[in-house]
Amino acid sequence: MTAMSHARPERTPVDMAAAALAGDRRAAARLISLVEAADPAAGPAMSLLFRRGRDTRIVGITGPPGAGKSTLVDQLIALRRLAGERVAVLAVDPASPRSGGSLLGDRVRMTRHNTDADVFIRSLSTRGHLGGLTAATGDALIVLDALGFDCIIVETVGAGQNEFDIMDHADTVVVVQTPVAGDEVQAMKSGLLEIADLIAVNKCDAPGAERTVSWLREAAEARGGRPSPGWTVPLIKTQAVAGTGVVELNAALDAHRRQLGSQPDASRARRRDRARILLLRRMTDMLRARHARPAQHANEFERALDDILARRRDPGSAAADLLRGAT
Ligand SMILES: Nc1nc2c(ncn2[C@@H]2O[C@H](COP(=O)(O)OP(=O)(O)OP(=O)(O)O)[C@@H](O)[C@H]2O)c(=O)[nH]1
Ligand SMILES: [Mg+2]
Repeated sequence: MTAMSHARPERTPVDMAAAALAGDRRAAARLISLVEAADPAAGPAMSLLFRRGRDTRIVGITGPPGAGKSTLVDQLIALRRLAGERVAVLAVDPASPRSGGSLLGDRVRMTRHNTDADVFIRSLSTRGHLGGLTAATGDALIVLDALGFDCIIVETVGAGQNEFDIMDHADTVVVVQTPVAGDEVQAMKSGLLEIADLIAVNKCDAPGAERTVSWLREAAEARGGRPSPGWTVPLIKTQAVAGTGVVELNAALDAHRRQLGSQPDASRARRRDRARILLLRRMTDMLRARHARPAQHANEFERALDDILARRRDPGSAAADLLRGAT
């Protein structure tokens, strides 16, 4: 009891948000842990931070597991720091258990920046989230966006739906591929190419690099990349460990930023499309979470199912009734 009475009162998430805005990195990290845990208590803090958002430029980096994304990000951080930028990195991991704010595991190779006060690196586990990438990542990005970084980099593993979700958060999407041999080329996930603003072919020291690059070039030309008028998707050969091609990749990121900046109408339309998708997805997530809970609302949902099976209510009316009760 005595110990308790001397303990500092627990800070509320809004207190943490205020502290984070004043430069307290631990408070920012704790807020991200709250959104990682899908803790509803974070809501008011998110509202506060969102209003303080600065439209920080967000670069998404995606690609197959082990393609060298983190190694590339590590190199990009180094270049951005040389240019005097403050950089935040969010490494989204759909597979690992919650990191709970702990420092990053082996999968994130950016440890040399750990002591740099102008670099903020966090991993975010989205395992078990009904909404997958969207809700937790979106909220973590709200936190980072309010803190005045010059650039936020989001690393996601391109596996399943996540690879497409990234484009709803990022201004620029880099897809990292690696050389593949012979007939594997056709099996390469072409879906990833559709979301690419830039393609990095990493591990160009490995066999099959040239063949892979020329196949990707053809595929990228055929698809035209993301709809962005006047932008040809650059294909950049890299060796992340040695740092080869990283300066070119970094320059291409800046070129894409300038390109977006030169087309304010298209950029505005793109932002609005992103906001539309994120809003719809959050609504879907909420409905799904609500009806997945084995509580009162789930009963409502089960009752609707009973009604549909017994032809008492049609699916459209049942859905409308459920939505009317939605919070
Ligand atoms: N040979 C070679 N190895 C590389 C290159 N880039 C990265 N690697 C190695 O590839 C392995 C995976 O690199 P990461 O940067 O962790 O890859 P990742 O895409 O972030 O991996 P996940 O986050 O686990 O999906 C590491 O052992 C790196 O050292 C490269 O250009 N050439
Ligand atoms: Mg990684």
